[in-house]
Parts: sequence; C-alpha cells; structure tokens
Amino acid sequence: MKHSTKVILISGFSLILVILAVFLFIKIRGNTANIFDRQKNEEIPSERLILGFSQIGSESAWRTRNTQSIIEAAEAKNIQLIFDDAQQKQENQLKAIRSFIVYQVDVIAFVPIVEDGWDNVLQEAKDAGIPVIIVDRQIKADPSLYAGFLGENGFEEGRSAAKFLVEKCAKDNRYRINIVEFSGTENSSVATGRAEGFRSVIKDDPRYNIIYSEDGDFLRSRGKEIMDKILVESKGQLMYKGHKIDAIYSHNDSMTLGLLDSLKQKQVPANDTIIISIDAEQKSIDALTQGKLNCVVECNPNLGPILMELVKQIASGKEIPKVTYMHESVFTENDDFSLYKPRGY
Ligand code: GYE
Repeated sequence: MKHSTKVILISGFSLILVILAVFLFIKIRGNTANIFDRQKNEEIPSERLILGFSQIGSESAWRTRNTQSIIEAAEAKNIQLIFDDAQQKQENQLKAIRSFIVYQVDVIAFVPIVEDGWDNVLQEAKDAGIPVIIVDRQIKADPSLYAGFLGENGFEEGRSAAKFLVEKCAKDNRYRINIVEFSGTENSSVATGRAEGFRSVIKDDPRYNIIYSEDGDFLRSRGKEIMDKILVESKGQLMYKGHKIDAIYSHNDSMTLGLLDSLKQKQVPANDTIIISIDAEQKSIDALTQGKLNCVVECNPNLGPILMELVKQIASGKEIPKVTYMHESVFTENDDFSLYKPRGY
C-alpha cells in the first residue's frame, strides 16, 4: 500500500510539472497577457480585450434580446467576444467557462441557468487570474469567487406583481383571491426571487391563496401545456380543483403568451381573471393594451452596454460594484397606452 501511495504521489508530482510546463508555454505564447500582470489603473485599449461569454440559450424573446444586446455592445466597444450558447444545459456552461480559462480570455461573464454548482469552476477561473462577472441571474457561491453581478432584481419584480394585484383587489370586496402561478426554471435565482417577492406581499392577508404553482421553464410551449391541463381537468372552466381561478401570476411573458394561446384555442373567456406577467416584450405589451393582461412588470434585457463598461473597468484593474441592478418599470391597465414606446423585442 505504501509503495502504491508513493507511486501516486510521484505521478501526481510529474503531472503537476507537465501542467506547469503547458501553462508556461501558453503564457509565453499567449498574445493577450493576463490582466493581472498589468499595472493597476493602466488603461487597456479595448481592442486588446477578450471576453468569454456563456449564454444559457434562446428560450424566450427576452433571452434573444439579451444576447443581441451583448453582441452589439461588444462590437460597439471593440471588445472581442467569444460567445457560447449552452442550449439550456449547465454542463455546457461549465465546459465553455473552462475553455475560456484555457484560452486565457481577459474576463469571463455568464448567465447561470441555475443558482448552484459554480464554486469549482469559479475557483479555477480565480486561480487562473481571470475575473468573472455574473450576468442576469444570480448564484449561490462564495462572493469572493466573482467580481460582481449585473442583472434584474427578481424579488422586487415579484413584489411589484403582487402590489398590483393587492391594489386592484382592494377596490372590490372579494373575500378570497385564488392564484395560479406559472413558475420559471426551478432553482434559477430569478424564479426563486419572483416567487418569494410575490409571496412577501400577500403573506399576511389570508384572502390571498396560491392554490397551484407549476414550473413552466420560461417556455411558451410549457405555458400552453399547463393551461391546457388545467382546462381539461376543469372541463373548460377557469377553475382548479373546484376553486375559481381569480388571478394568474406568470414569471415570464413566454409562458403568459402560451397560456393565452390555450385560452384562445379552447375559447375560454378570461375577462374577470387578473393576469400578471413579467418581462415586457412587445407581444405582452400588445396583449396588455388589448385587455388580455392586466399588468406587465418590466425585466430589462439590455445588459450589454453596462456589461462592457464593467469589463473595461475590471480589465484596467479597477473594482466593480458587487451588485448592479437594472432600472425596471411596471406597465398596467391604468396607463395611458399612447405614451408607450416600441419595446424592441
Ligand atoms: O424573465 C425570461 C428568460 O433570466 C430574467 O429568463 C431572465 C428570464 C426572463 O427566459 O424570459
């Protein structure tokens, strides 16, 4: 046993030597010196910056606009972008981030599809001296492992949705408000935040009850499937297990458009059902102005310009804020729709 342990140690030591040799070779050959080799506050012309970006996929119009914003902003700032689409798989994101490390990009940024499972790869990036910016969704990891977060405040978005519902219901004397929730991707920070924020507003009023919640994965197809199932079980009524559905809270517009598809296909009127959505893509705003929705909470996908500013700050050795939230507003049935501007996505 002792002998085998010695063998493992020797091979381990030679393995370390090989890795060091490869690393040194890459370092010498590498034409983009790692930013931590540079003097602090040295302004780095952005044409020399390389940003490795891992995007989760293209599950919604919001995501598509988010991607466009990042690509456009990198071009505008002359930052070389290595972009990877993870096709909704965390393992693809981990592979992409590791490839960015080997390539020795200057900065890594990524949208974490779920909150957990990032500590090891973030440690690897830190060990390689490559700073990481978390984009759009947040993670559960040691904050010292990444430079900062830029994105939405899901908790506040959920609170805004519930505040609209409470204000609307305060005007009528309904003794009970039954709510069905179309949830975003399970274990994503944005779905968790939107769920917790909504509940934080209604938790002390017994009239409000979330009678059913299902994960629709932020997908239009899943939003339709869930509503189809509800309508089949209730024989075409907007009811769940015998309870009237007074309100629907959907974590994103794609799922909302899917449930509207279902109501339209089955010719189920929803005039007295309060429907609240999040994102504010054009089709959802159009549904609001047509009276199909009552409230749409904005989630701003245009993160590109601010992200590139943060990349340049980091690349010059400056600190960036640990958290940067985007400005977001709320659109409701009470607005003057003539003041609305095109959403661009
Ligand atoms: O609401 C949804 C997208 O992470 C905030 O993900 C984003 C969410 C957004 O699929 O449309």
